[in-house]
Amino acid sequence: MPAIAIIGAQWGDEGKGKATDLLGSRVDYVVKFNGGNNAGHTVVIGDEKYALHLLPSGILSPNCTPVIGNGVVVDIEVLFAELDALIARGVDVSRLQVSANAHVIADYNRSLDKVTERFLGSRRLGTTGRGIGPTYADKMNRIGIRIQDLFDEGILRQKVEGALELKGQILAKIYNRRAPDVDAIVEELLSYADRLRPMVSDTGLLLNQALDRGETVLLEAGQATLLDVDHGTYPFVTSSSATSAGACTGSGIPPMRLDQVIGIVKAYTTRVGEGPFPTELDDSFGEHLRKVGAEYGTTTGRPRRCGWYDAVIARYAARVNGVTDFVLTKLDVLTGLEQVPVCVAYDVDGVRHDEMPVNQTDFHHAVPIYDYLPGWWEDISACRTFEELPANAQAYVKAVEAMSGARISVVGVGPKRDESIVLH
Ligand code: 2SA
Ligand code: GDP
Ligand code: MG
Repeated sequence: MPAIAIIGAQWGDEGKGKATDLLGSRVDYVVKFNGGNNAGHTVVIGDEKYALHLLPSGILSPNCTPVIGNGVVVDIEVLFAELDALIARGVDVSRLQVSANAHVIADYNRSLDKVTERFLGSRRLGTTGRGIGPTYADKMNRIGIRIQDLFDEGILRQKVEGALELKGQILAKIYNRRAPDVDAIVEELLSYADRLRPMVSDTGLLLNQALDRGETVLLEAGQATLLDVDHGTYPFVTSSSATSAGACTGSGIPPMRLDQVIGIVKAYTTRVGEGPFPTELDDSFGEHLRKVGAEYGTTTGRPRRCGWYDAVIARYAARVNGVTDFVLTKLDVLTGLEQVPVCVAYDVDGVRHDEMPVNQTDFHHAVPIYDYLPGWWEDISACRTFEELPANAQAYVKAVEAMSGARISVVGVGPKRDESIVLH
């Protein structure tokens, strides 16, 4: 039985929950490997709708063992509440396995997340306020609390005291309660720039191009795509590795040990929270996509920002994750438009970019270059084969496939499990 990764190819909410649920009956384990209850996966089975935040979507498949892996950050109160809500609806949750090494979201980190956002004001990231960032920061800083610590009161007390003391006092101790000298720090960092400049390049692209040419790249151990802490639109990202292989996030090379990497991509684009979004629509088309696509956060209820399909980021997701197959979701939402724009490249200050610009400022300035594809009016939610789709919807799928770097194997035509067209 192969290992399969399901990853989001845009800024989240592509329909990963539905895709996982679709495969659920054919797999034995479903593992959540990153993030926490910032996630929101909606799964519709018959007339029942489930919104999952911390639990893997596989919890809804009777023969499958759901696992919360070591890479997850767990809010235990939320875990219990989510389990209780499912039990009340008759779901058997008894098979759930939780890693002893998963980290725990402590109350102080929930508070820190919210206070940090308030403190940042206009520079805020628009986090979900669930304590995700501060908990991962503690993990990397080696002052995190793990699930296993809950079973030893002495250790737990020691760790909580240690974490709080370190967080509160270390800077004050280093600087003897004087504020660090910002000018001196900036000056020192700037003095490295000239020597560094020629060494700096888009190494992810470089390494992947080397592999494309059949060359060998050695990954030497020593430590989603647009929200991934390494490969996303940093700093407007989450704090975990959301791409196909955590082991490979440090290099941008996709994890070849996986047999299949399924990229979930919406037929248009959405984003919640702050950060750059080249194809964003601030007009009636954006409103239309939000309304027809019901684009509101599954966890926070925030309205999602909406825009046209962006083939540049789809190609980037295909490259970073080693996507073998795309699931193109929500094609039905595009029904009823005269024409459907698709972003094929960016114009950045007069220069055409066919690949994601590695420089953050360039991405902030990126202006989409669009192809305009003819629309369709027929209701497609009852279509179950590609041939049943209207000719222009077929052409849209084919055009998007040709631009996006991997084949499209499934097309979503509605939120329900069976509202899907399987192509491969
Ligand atoms: P955080 O809370 O530290 O992970 O926030 C950092 C950024 O990551 C974004 N983020 C998300 N984007 C899309 N969907 C997410 N899950 C929920 C959903 C979100 C919701 O399914 O709708 O309900 O609002 C999710 N989780 C984190 C977040 O918006 C920040 O930009
Ligand atoms: P996830 O975070 O990637 O699991 O996605 P979310 O559950 O947050 O958001 C996706 C939304 O789209 C959910 O409400 C799904 O029920 C819905 N959905 C998934 N696939 C389709 C589709 O093909 N068509 C329509 N109309 N809705 C879909
Ligand atoms: Mg979601």
